[in-house]
Amino acid sequence: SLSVITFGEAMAMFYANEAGELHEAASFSKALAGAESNVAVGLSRLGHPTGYVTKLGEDNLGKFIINIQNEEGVDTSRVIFTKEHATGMLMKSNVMSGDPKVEYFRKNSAASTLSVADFDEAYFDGARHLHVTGISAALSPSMLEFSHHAIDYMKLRGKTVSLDPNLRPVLWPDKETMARTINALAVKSDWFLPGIGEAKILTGLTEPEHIADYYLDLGVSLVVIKMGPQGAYYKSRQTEGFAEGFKVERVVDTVGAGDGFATGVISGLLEDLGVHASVSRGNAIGALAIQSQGDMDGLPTRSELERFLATASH
Ligand code: KDG
Repeated sequence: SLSVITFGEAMAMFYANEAGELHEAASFSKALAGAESNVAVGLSRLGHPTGYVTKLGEDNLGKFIINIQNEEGVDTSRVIFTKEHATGMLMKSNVMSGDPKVEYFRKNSAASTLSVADFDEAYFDGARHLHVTGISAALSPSMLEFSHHAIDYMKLRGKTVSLDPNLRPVLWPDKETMARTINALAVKSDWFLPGIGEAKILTGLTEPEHIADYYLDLGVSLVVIKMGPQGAYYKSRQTEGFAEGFKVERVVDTVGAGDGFATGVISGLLEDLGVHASVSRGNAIGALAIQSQGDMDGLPTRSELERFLATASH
């Protein structure tokens, strides 16, 4: 049986090989992207049997994606292929500092057509935990419905659910719709993992403690707020604290840090590491993720994680 199930849109990512404007880039490397797919790969590398659900086009990008996920040991047995829609993709610029620019080619993609009719109850019954991100909710009404359905299904069966808002304003009609829709999902989660900037947009509040209380009062059991290189603040009904971030030699690409963070927190909590150590593991994997170009290149195996923790400093 599975430890974790996640679902979403996996894409082929073409990232520029040299720094500069995206339209001027002459050559690109191809990699697997997609927030939930990154988390699935991260958990699988740590030894947690993880299932990933999506729809892919019957095309070469779809083949590329499923081959990598299979090589990574992710369970793709419920991935659906369709002839009607293409696999989504994105392009990413190369930057000397700051966040890279991303351009999506994913409208009406195969993944955006995933719907409740595709929901496999027995498959979800077989997992302990569900991880969801707010990207899925932005892709289509059917994906939003699938997100609610999957969360409700798991909660009814006493399983845990984590939610990373992963705000992508370009995928939403406006900020209000984005905040309202994501909050409706967030309040159903057990472990809510926003960045501080995201949390401010979602709540209008600025203090991490007030933000955490807002969600705790609405039924979330643990709120972990990512504060970038500083680390992360956490609060539940039992505990509260701050896990310091780790020193990073050179930031290569910030995209994927949040997925590394989620991988660390989820795996730690499922292993009963305790909240502080789990959040600290999230910081560690986030730090590893930003030291390479691809989203998943930095995601560690268990021995790589142990090696990092043995030598890393705050
Ligand atoms: O979290 C990393 C993702 O942003 C990247 O892999 C692409 O899933 C993606 C998205 O929709 O932005």
